[in-house]
Amino acid sequence: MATLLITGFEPFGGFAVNPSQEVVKRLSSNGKPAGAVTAILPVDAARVPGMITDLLLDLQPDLCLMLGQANGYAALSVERVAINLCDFRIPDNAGMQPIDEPIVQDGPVAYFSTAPVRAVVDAIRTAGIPANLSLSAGAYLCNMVYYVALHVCATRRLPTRCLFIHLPSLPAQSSADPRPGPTMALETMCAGVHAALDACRSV
Ligand code: PCA
Repeated sequence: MATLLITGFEPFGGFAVNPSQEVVKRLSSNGKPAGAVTAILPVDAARVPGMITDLLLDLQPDLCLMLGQANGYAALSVERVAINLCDFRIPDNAGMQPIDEPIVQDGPVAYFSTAPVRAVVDAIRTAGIPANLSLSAGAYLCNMVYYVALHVCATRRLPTRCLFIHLPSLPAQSSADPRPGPTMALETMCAGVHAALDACRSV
């Protein structure tokens, strides 16, 4: 039985790659933790809830680590809260753009992460990699998958701890940008994710 589920997202918002997909690919081909199952999710609000629900109910992992891109961030951002809100800044990859809509009708307003978020931030920093404790995962797909995962685990009483980490963009994603924002190398992000997993295992 899997003890660990790690998800990333496909590219969106005009980018050709998504660092979360690249990190998950790298972990799958090189140094995947024992018992880990990985999945790449579509940036599609109609499909993501069902996909993450099925993965969680099938695998019932100890930990569900979800990853996504946050362009413009300089550090790994460990998300503390998922909110019951879709307020999409841009359409998803299927062209949907819900505004001011709940993810789960009559669901709780928000969920806290069930993983040791502060220990995760400390562990990533101790590995020499910039990390922040971030209050909210936003109101787009990353928040949606986080909220649904926490909701499924709470309502179906799964043993799974859920954690979401936003990743900076990759250097290549900024290379053609006349005013490039902060980026982080893939190796550095992967090392940060390993540090986060170690912290979850030991706390
Ligand atoms: N980032 C988006 C959705 C997919 C991704 O990688 C977000 O921050 O919501």
